Amino acid sequence: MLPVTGNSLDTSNSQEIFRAAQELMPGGVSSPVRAFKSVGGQPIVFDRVKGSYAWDVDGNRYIDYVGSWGPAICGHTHPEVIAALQETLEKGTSFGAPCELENKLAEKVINAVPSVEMVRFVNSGTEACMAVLRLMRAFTGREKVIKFEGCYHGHADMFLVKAGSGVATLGLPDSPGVPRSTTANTLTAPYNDLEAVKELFAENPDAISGVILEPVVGNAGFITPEPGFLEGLRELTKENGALLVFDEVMTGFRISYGGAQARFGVTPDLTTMGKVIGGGLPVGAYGGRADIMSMVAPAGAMYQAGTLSGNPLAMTAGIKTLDLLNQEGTYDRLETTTQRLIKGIVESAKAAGIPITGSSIGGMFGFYLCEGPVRNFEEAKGTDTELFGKLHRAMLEKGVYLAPSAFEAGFTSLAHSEADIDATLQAFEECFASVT
Ligand code: KE4
Repeated sequence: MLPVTGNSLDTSNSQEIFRAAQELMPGGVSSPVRAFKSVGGQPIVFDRVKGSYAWDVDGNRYIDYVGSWGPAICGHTHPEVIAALQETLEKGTSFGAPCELENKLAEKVINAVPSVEMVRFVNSGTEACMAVLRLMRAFTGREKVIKFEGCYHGHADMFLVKAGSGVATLGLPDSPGVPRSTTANTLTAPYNDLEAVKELFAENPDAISGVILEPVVGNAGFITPEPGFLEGLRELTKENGALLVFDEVMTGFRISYGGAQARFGVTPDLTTMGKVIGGGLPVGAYGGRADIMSMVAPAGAMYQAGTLSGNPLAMTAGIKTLDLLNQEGTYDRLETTTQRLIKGIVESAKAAGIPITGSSIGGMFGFYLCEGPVRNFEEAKGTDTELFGKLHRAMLEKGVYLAPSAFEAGFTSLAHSEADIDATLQAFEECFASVT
């Protein structure tokens, strides 16, 4: 059993349920980062969520900055999403056949995301990234791919090389069980390092299918692209007959309605999406240039399939969520809320004499407990993970739920009120003072 969090909160029901969970599921969780391994203490077992809040099974309420790792951008269980789901529920949960709801969500994604002329729905970001890599290889006839240290593109074998998110959180030396032959074609470079990418292309002429990256890194904490980095990758891939792929599973519809590519004005050839487009139900997607997407079966020969892909419930939640986001002022509100939050966090850490560097973009933010700047994964590792663990547990006691890892971004929503931000900043001020 993990040590009790040592906080004054009554979490006895959480502890009991998590104890039982560890007998039933590896680590007691369905996804590693939820186990609180890197922040210590015991996971909080959720009972219900609503708006910007989560309640645990002991009745404690938390202001939630994880938001199910991104999907809850309109606030948890938004009444209009729930109502739309109830209506669809009466007609069925899964058809395994074409349904008009797929057309509707596809049209919204195509109209919103600059690179996307056609789209295929799958059930997770991992599936989307797996499929997009197969498509990159099918279209170019080349096998190698460039990814960046600290970026996470789901748990498929070929991406578990210097990956971020839970792999970084748990300090795993890339995963056992991944054949060397599979990762031999995965080349890595430091984020924001165009020279390193140039060298990889020079060392592997006509062999690299493309470059895949998080256009804003949310799986190694929070790292933004330096000016010219995305534009440079766009040029380099074109010069070398390779594809540029933005993994917007996290940034899609979170930093602008058109994602990072709309925000930064750099259009990739292919894009992966997830999280927000499912509005809290399992959805992933990959899309891009029609000439490339037309290779996907049954239009073309590149095979990819899925029993629950495009199911009516997930499509419904996605459609309603994008409708709620596509309103005047949505992203200004998200930006303002998140900027106020991160500014206050940085100021209160500095007032307590704690080194910190942090920033935000749209509805996502992150900070490192080190001087900074943090431009890549190596520099991100300079963050004080032990101090972050103490901070995380102290913030839980104050009723604020942060991502249980120093290597994850935080997420706000349209439901986070001024009062929520005030209470959160008050908690940070008290906790920074107490953890030093
Ligand atoms: P999923 O297979 O977890 O739906 O998506 C994988 C994925 C792909 N690409 C990016 C940029 C992602 O952020 C993710 C998943 N993000 C993590 C959070 N950092 C999911 C949380 C978890 O693993 O439990």
